Amino acid sequence: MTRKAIDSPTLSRRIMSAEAAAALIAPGTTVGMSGFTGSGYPKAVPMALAARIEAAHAAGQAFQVKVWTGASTGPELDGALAKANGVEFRLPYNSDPLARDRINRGEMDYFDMHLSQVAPMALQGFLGPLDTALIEVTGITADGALVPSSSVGNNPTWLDRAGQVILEFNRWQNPALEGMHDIYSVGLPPHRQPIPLVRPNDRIGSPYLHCPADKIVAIVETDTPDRNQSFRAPAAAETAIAGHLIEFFEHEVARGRLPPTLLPLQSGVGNIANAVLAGLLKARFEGMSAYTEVLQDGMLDLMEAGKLDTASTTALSLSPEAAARLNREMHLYRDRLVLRPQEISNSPEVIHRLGCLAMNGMLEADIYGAVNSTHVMGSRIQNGIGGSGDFARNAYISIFMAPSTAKDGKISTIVPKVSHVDHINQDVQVVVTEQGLADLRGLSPRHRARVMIANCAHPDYRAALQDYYDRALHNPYGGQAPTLLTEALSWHQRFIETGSMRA
Ligand code: 0RQ
Repeated sequence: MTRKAIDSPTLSRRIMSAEAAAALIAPGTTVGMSGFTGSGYPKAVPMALAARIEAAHAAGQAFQVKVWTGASTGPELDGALAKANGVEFRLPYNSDPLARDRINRGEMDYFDMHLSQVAPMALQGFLGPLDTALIEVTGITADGALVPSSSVGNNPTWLDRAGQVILEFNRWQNPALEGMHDIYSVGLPPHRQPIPLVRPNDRIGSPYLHCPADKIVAIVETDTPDRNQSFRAPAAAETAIAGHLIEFFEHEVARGRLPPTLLPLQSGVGNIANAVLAGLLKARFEGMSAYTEVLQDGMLDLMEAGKLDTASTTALSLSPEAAARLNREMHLYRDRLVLRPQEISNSPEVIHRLGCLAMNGMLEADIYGAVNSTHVMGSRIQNGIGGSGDFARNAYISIFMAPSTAKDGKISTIVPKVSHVDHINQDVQVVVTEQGLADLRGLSPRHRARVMIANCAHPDYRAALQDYYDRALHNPYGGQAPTLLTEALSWHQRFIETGSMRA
């Protein structure tokens, strides 16, 4: 089922080619684009803009723009613009490999930030002016209201703040998305009110985005799928992580610390998160809900199986197969799925009120429980903190997960000290690897270290960690969290020098 036309006669007169629309974006300006974890991002205008930038560079002219989005996008946006060296500044989250390389070579400035804070900071004016909003929509109603696409992200704020608006009307997006969004704005202090959301699927706003017609300078028609990759089948380590986590949840239910339906689930990006959801499919929990920022395949499977009743998200981040399934069977999910702006999906206030169970991936954790989610060997950005900090700080239980080794065992993900800190030890309550689970709640740093080494470290690295910790305990300086300063990061340095953390 595809929408046949733009229902607003005024706006249908602004239809033009992607090239003509891209010509409206001037060098040096800031463009706020839609898109969150590979969904709902504009697909034609960024490619036309990249071609224009490449032509300018070939003619010896400088041409770059600043790009703001909801989170990661797709190859037609971040990939194309990075290939053209067309981005001087990027926020708030990226997972595109070409853009990542440019960032890590110092060729693109990147501001990696908490996803809940993007819209408020833009609205407050802290991020500078926004010249253009470039937003994918599913439709435009007769009175000019915009039907959002497969993600909401920061679109309400971009539409509000931008001087001019370019829309991509994507016929591939399912018209049945109309009515599934809940657009609500928090506003600015001192006028902010409590967000009146007490259950994950409460509706508190409007299903439409709104924008004055005279700001819309171009509409470009597309018919292009969101381009998310398929998830691979869970690896043995990931299945083991899911097993430990489910056992932990069962234990918490048995102790009366979690209801049998659990509490609203938040699940991060990536294969591990998806594998945990696949594990929940086999667990005995029923009547679950999700309050999350990305809805991956595993959550759709849980909904289809009748185990997950409702889900609130800001993005449908599905594999092509799952996206096709959702598009075919939208009637099954329409009333159980709500798509919200990311300042609501990631709102600390709401996450705290609902008591989310936050489950996020990590690169590494240290023996005291601090977590690095973003910087490989302390230097190179992988993706960004994304929403993990919003959830970790405010969750009912904050869980981080990773296999105990990476890169064929050459890296231990449990280290003496993390090479970069995203989540301080107070925000990390549970760490899970395929080796086991460390419940760090209520434990002193010394107690945490013993549990982390015993439960989470890989056997190949356990003795070395224990040896480091034992010697740190006899460090004459003593301490609440004993550390050997010159040795704490030596594992990372060894990897950089020899290609392995092994001694
Ligand atoms: O490298 O891609 O070269 O194979 O990191 O690791 O094991 O595939 O795990 O896909 O679950 O991602 C933390 C990156 C994990 C993700 C991170 C290498 C590893 C591999 C990816 P390759 P895996 P995942 C909601 C929440 C922050 C944002 C967030 C992430 C690659 O979970 O981006 O949580 N989190 N948002 O080999 C060096 C280590 C490593 C390592 C793994 N210790 N050192 N490399 N790798 N551990 C969503 C949003 O906010 C949008």
